Amino acid sequence: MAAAFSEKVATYSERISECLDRTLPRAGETPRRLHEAMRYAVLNGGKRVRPLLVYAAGECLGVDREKLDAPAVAIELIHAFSLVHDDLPAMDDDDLRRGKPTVHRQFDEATAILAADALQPLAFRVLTSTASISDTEAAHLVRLIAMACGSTGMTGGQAIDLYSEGRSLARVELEEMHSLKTGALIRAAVMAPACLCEPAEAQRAALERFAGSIGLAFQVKDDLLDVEGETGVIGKRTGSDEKLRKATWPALFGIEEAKSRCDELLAEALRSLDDLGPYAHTLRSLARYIVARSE
Ligand code: GRG
Repeated sequence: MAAAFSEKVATYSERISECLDRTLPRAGETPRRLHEAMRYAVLNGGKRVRPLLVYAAGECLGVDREKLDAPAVAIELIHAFSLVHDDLPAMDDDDLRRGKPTVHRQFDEATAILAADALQPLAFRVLTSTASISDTEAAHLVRLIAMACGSTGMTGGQAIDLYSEGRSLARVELEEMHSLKTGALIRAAVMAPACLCEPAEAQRAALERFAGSIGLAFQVKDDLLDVEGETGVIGKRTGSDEKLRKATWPALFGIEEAKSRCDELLAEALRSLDDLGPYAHTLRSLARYIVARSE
């Protein structure tokens, strides 16, 4: 990571951690076990890629950082919710996440379900109760994020993922599933700052193209790490996709094809930003990090 970029990541990561900590209910507040589980689900590490995308896309459009905190927090809360559900026995049945026991292992299944249930309304409450965001801006953000979560977004993608276990998908079907399961929330992160200003149509279109490519690249890389990564580094069990006979890029088309698709998607993402000038610098670095990461 270049020094300037890693400094920026450190600054934004610290900022989002403080905002998340402030937003979550205190651990000692009743019902204690539920609140502890919510805090554990959100504050137990994580790369914070989605909040970083919100801040970087915000830089690109010249939006004040203070206005970006609420969408960054809301999207990370929803992401944490999705991970808690994804790990449940009824879904991927994982016992390790971010190098620690998954929420249902650390607490219990009912508490994990309830903790996730409570993270979603908290996300929407943050969007609608932040002084620096107008009611109209909040309504745009709520719509953007709600669309990304629903049955034609992340939840729909997760359903297709589960129904595809043990099946062979065509490339176009696989990418459709990935663009919903993973890409939808990443798109919401990249496009959230556009709800807080009035970008030119060309800027909006460039960010949409960027989000589409980098969302897909993120999932291809995630699938590659499940095959080639190390549990101690990625913080999750490797080989779980193969065990569950998941439809993934490496499983369906091979590791080399998956790597070259990842490179192709990165090139597309970077090309999309060509006309956005120097303010897109952090977004470019973030895109490179997403495909180069080892965790
Ligand atoms: C939240 C409305 C709502 C529904 C949940 C369970 C579910 C529906 C969706 C699961 C979506 C899912 C788990 C997609 C995978 C996305 C992915 C690659 C997650 C890993 O993200 P990282 O690497 O994780 O950013 P960290 O731990 O760094 O935050």
